[in-house]
Amino acid sequence: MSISLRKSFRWLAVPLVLLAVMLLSHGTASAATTVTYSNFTASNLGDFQLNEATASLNPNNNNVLRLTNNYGQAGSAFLKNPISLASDASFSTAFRFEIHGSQSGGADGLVFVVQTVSNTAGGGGGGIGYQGIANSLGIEFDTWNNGNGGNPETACDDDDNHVGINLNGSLCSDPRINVDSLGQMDAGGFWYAWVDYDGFNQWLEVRVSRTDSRPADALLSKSVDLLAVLGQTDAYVGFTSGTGGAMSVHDIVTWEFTGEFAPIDAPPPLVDTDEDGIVDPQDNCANDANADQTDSDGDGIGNVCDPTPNGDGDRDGDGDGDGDGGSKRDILNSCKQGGSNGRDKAPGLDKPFNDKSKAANNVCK
Ligand SMILES: [Ca+2]
Ligand SMILES: [Ca+2]
Ligand SMILES: [Ca+2]
Ligand SMILES: [Ca+2]
Repeated sequence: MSISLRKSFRWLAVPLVLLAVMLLSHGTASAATTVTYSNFTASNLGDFQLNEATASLNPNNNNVLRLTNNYGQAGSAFLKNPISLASDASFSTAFRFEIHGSQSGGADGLVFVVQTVSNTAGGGGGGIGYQGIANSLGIEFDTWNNGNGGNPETACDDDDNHVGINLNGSLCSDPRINVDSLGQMDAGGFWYAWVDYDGFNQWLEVRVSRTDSRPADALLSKSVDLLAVLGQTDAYVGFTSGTGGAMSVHDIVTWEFTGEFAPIDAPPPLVDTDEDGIVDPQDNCANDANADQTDSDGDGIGNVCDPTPNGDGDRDGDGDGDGDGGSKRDILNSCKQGGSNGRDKAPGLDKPFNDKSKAANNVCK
């Protein structure tokens, strides 16, 4: 987990220590925990409990936190370690998300959630992975109108492009607001959100923008006693999503959260891990430099990191002209490439070579 003073405030470190000493003399100060994610990789995803559909989606080649990507899913990701909110449950967070690849109208959205257990994903579809999570606050970014059918639980989910404040796993947002003036949330492109809870004044504010500049004015606000909702100050924080008969790919791109009321200017910036000039969420192989982004089979995964660059189910997964791993010809060819046991060393590995015999495992010796 990356925990640090936000870079822009490092120069404040010495004054802050002095301030902390002063405050401690009054018995009130404690260091807030801050988590910062500029991307999501195999190494830092270990910080998260990945639930249901989300568990099988990460890591992916874009270094994002992919919550859902197909029809009929519920998924969630929560930090494994609880974060101690301020004694009045104050917190601040900022994140960047993208909802793209929509089919059949796009659905159902994603929810930022503060709750008291880490291993829960709520109902799928219109439940957005949030429905039924007790003792929770959810800020929903809802892309499907579930208001039809007379179900009182969804009667107030009557808009296919709204942001809402939800409590205790209810889909009934109060308040909620349409965001058509900013665009369609499930049409792709980055969206930015800020959520700040001032526990002293029991006041919650939500900001949303299409740029990383924190808006002066809140989009939604609500008077709420979060400490009473949670029943404790140790909270699990993360995101949920759901899809149904319509779907989108729901990605959290960057995220910062701090366990005190300390409004954040902008979500963490994008990074270019492999330094090929293309930032991670837009790079079809974020960890392998490929400025040309060549993707022969058009599956969104660049050739340099695609295990089957010529299409799933092909008989020559690595395109080396000798068939899939395990054939005699492939083994010999792989040995020439420097493989130790018949597996290709070149990018784009063949299927694993399964022969367990001693001879087979030492074919190159
Ligand atoms: Ca909905
Ligand atoms: Ca890159
Ligand atoms: Ca790349
Ligand atoms: Ca590909």
